[in-house]
Amino acid sequence: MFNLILFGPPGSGKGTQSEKLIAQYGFKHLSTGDILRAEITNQTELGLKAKSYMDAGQLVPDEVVIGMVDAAIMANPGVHGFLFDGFPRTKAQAEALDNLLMSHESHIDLMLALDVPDEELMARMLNRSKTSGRTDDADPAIQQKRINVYKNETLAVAEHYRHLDKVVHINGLGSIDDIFAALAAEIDARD
Ligand code: B4P
Repeated sequence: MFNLILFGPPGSGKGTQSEKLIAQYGFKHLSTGDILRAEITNQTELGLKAKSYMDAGQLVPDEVVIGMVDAAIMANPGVHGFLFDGFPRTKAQAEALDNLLMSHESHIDLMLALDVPDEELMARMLNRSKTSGRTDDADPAIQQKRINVYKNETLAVAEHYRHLDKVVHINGLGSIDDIFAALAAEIDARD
């Protein structure tokens, strides 16, 4: 089993690169953003709770997200490996993930961290808002809030895995194919 975290600020290309990594390596994709948006579309109780946080550019509470990931791991025994996309986003989520994987006699093998400057993130989110219909993409004040949350709460996750010697930084600027090639080279060196 090879478990990968694709890490980066909002709009850095995690979802975009995840699709290509899954096609190439057959990972089981686990995107907390996608799961939360599906809950909103289906108007579940969880979705209704999550929507107010997401629209405001805030993180959904840890216990909600950790419960979702726990259920997704339990529902997929015997997979070749998970690709965690947009999770963990806090130190508490990282510790919970390590414990969940340990209970399945597994662990995180690698974190690939996409580095993209703030101005480019803002431009990409604004551009995505034209087609995504995502309310959290269109407003520059919400975009800035999301970037601030990333710096204040999520960067600690990279620090957590850096101490475990699991983190490789990848330049997230450039063509989608070139960035994918850089990500794939790191996986190929380990898988
Ligand atoms: P996510 O769904 O994780 O999304 P994201 O960070 O906004 O985007 P991503 O990095 O996947 O960017 P994409 O590939 O689409 O989170 C949304 C919200 O959900 C969070 O704010 C939070 O409220 C909540 N949430 C999710 N997980 C949570 C957790 N664990 N805990 C608590 N709350 C959680 O790329 C962006 C755009 O750039 C696209 O339009 C794409 O086409 C473009 N693009 C990609 N690569 C490019 C490139 N190389 N050059 C130019 N453009 C590029």
